[in-house]
Amino acid sequence: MATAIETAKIICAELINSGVRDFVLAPGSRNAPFGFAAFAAEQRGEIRLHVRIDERSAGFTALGLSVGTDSPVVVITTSGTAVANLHPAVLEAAHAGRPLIVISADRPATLIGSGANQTTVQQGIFGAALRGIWQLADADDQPEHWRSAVRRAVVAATGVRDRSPGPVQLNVALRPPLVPGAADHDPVDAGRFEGQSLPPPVPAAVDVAARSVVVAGDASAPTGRQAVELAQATGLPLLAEPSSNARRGPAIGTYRLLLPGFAPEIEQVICFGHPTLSRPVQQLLARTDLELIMVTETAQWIDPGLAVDRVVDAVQPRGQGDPQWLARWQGADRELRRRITAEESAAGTELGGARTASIFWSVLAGLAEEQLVVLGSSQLIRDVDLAPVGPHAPRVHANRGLAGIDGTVSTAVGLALGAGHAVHALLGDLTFLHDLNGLLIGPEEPRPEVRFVVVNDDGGAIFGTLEQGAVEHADAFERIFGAPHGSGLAQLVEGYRARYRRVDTATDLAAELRRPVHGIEVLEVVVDRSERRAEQQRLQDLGAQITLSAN
Ligand SMILES: Cc1ncc(C[n+]2csc(CCOP(=O)(O)OP(=O)(O)O)c2C)c(N)n1
Repeated sequence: MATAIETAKIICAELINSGVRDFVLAPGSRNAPFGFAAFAAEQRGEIRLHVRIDERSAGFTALGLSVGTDSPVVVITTSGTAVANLHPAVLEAAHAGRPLIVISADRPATLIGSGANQTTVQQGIFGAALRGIWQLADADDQPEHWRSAVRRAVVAATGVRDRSPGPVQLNVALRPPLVPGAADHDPVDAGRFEGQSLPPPVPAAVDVAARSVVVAGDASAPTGRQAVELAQATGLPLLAEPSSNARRGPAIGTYRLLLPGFAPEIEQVICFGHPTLSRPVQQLLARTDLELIMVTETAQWIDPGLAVDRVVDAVQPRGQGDPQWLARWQGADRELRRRITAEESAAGTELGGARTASIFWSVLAGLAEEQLVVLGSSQLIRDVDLAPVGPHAPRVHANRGLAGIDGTVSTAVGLALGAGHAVHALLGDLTFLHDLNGLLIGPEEPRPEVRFVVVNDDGGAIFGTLEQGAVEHADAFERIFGAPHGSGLAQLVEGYRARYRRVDTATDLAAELRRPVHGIEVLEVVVDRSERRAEQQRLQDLGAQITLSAN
């Protein structure tokens, strides 16, 4: 009968055979056989092993690694609550289509429900989020079964045969002994397996309407490039969110403020990626009086307004947009930008949240080498959504699958480790504090280069801009939405052995961003959020005024 150690070795060997190169492990006893197998594989130079104490952080680190390497990544936990701590990352992976492979060590099936220590029902723990689950047990003594399950799991996670990538779970019941011993044998090499991919996507002919727009929501760099190329080829206005990887070149930087004014004239929307950031775009995607075309290579498509008319893999455009239409957007954008820049200049070197976001984006976009950026959820990504557009942009990742404020620090760390490049992350104080354990990285672990720019307004700025920020809710606002915490970031960050610096002026921030990143750095920018609602209203009014005169 196979031992737990042999079982784990076979499963790990097959994962490596299937091309998995990064393993994230959270220590435990039941998953010890996987720890030994991964450690040995790392010693042989076959994989990179990343050990994390906090499973929630381990899950998001794995997610970031999979984005950075564009490959499936394994995360291994022990049994019990450890597994449940992966749920946020599993959900994000499910909604963003990331190949996350969970190995959850389990007790033998006969012990489920017996009250045995650290034993619960792990099958089904992630509900509908998984692309597949395989229940394995060393007691089955079927190496072919385990190998076949791993192959299927990798194919399901990567979506190569159904264009539906996402998380999978191998729940593996193991019996003691859980440490290597004389009875263990090395697994026999099983040879290679290939789950042949589907053919590449085929572009569909699309007749371009005169007053059409290209919308780009959260998307990969190749998808972002397609959106930019389509806008360039057709002369259409490009409305691109920061994590679309299309917010550059022809993109209309202030589109969000101009859209309400121009929207009634729009006849067609060609949409890439997953737009989530603004209400004007959400309203556009819910209109039934225009043609709404979704472009996606994946099996699922985005249709939050339940109004999509056509889903295509890629676009072969026929015809051009009306040059006057584009010129009006561009003229309004120039005018609005001029007004915003004038307001910023009047503020001197003083930093607010929106200004920090704008400098962050512009400086990183302007550096000679393409920069890697993570944007946290909440207000700052929306501020970047108004930042100036230049010929180049950073490559951006944001966890927009479910737009959680959890796991952002770990995702940035994973992305930097995966890409082998420095990452700059822009995030709010609550988002940063929520995942401080992303900084909990032992001295023997591969260490990334990440610079976190934390905009600390002592609470959540975004709520001030939403309905709950209205004056009639003012008495409850700070307590139940703003949620100030008064934490000292310097002490917290230094406690995790990361480098801390406070930045107070626009000039200082720009200078810091231009310096090469060394290890893990945190730049804290302390700002006030009390004027956020008024600022937003002023910008919306400006946008409305300008589009009115452009009509
Ligand atoms: C896991 C999770 N919990 C709660 C929320 C709801 N939420 C959205 S934004 C936000 C506040 C974020 O504050 P901060 O990170 O400081 O950013 P700011 O709004 O100040 O820019 C919260 C709690 C969420 N998106 N995800």
